[in-house]
Amino acid sequence: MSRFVPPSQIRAAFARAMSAMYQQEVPLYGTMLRVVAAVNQDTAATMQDEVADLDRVGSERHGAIRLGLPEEMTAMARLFAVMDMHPVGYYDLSVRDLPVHSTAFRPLTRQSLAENPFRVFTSLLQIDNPKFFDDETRRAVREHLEQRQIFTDGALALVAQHHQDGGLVEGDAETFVAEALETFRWHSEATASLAFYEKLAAISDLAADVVCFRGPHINHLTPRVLDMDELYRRMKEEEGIAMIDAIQGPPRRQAPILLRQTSFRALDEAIAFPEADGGLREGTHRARFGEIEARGIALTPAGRALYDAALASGDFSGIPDDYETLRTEGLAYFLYEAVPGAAAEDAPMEALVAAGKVRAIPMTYEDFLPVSAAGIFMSNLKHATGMREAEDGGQYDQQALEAALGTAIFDPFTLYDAEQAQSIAEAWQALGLR
Ligand code: OOG
Ligand code: NI
Repeated sequence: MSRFVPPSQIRAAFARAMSAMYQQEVPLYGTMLRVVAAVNQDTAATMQDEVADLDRVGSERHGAIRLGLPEEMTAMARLFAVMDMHPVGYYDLSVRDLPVHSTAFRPLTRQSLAENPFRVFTSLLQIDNPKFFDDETRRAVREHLEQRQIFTDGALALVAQHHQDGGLVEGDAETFVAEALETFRWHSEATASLAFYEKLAAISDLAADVVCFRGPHINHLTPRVLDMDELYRRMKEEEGIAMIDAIQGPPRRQAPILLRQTSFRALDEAIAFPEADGGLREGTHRARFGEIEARGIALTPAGRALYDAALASGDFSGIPDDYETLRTEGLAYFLYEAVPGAAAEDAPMEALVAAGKVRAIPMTYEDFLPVSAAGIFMSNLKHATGMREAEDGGQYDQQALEAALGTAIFDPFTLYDAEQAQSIAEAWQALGLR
């Protein structure tokens, strides 16, 4: 037994603390949680096992933050690593005229995800991209960001301690959660003048959101719902809450794939902006919104190619809408599980599945979708992005984000593949074969 608190346990405590904080900050989030829990109760009975794991789904959240400087990303990666959260997937949002590129910090293995699936979609401002910032603005932005420290001393010390010792003991883990949480808190006082804020907002609301505040406030915390359409109906008809934006991702299906999301706009929030004369000026800022997600099965590269083509054409009829076809055509990932007590003679896996000796359980998609994410970002911006004429967007690619992270980004397909292969090996073993 290690004397250290298991990272999944720290992650679960952190996710709970974050949820409690956000519930206080944004009352609508509390309403959403209540409706989501009711819908999930009612829906779970009608669904297939893996996709409807209520224990996991009930505590499942993803959040999102936006960072300014590469150094902030490096430190954030080290902080998330304490909770066994690692960067998975690369999302370049500048192809949709948004001045960020992103990854998602999440647990890597099925085991760790089952313990607690908390994830944070994390974006980094493309400060050096001339499509967004001229030289003067870039300098001002950089200078402004260099003056802030988004982590508490306590959090930094405990992150360092974790990486040196290999873990945190109980009291330290508790302190870590409390200290780390501070970074994600909302501040109704800006760090920049209203004039600077407005200058940045004219370029992009995202730039203003990143640069003008003390830290990367959590901008949404998304519960997972098992029936998106039913949630929609209840929020609208029973709670009287306008769900204004369309659902991002695939349409409703018999065999849900990937990720469906919907967001609804938060109100403008009052902000006090410090002025040069030492006074404060009232203004508003819109950053925080509500979002719900519904997760379906993870697609293989072949399945994903079908999805991307369907998204481009708007015609989703080419994606088979039953798990068995998705599986036999190699379009989606499954977990293979020996049926307890099944006596099997050595036969190919396919034959064992057909004979009912092995069950194939749909594997949940654990990541995000770039086009959907862009839609989520854009549904909450007040101003259009003020793009500049520039041929070249600078060196913003996965490698650049990895340099900022100080670590490689995991490829989602590789992770799903490994889980599927491992489940097959375990199924063989359980049957006493191979
Ligand atoms: C992140 C938007 C992307 C999602 O669920 O796709 C996202 C942001 O607005 O910072 O959270
Ligand atoms: Ni989100």
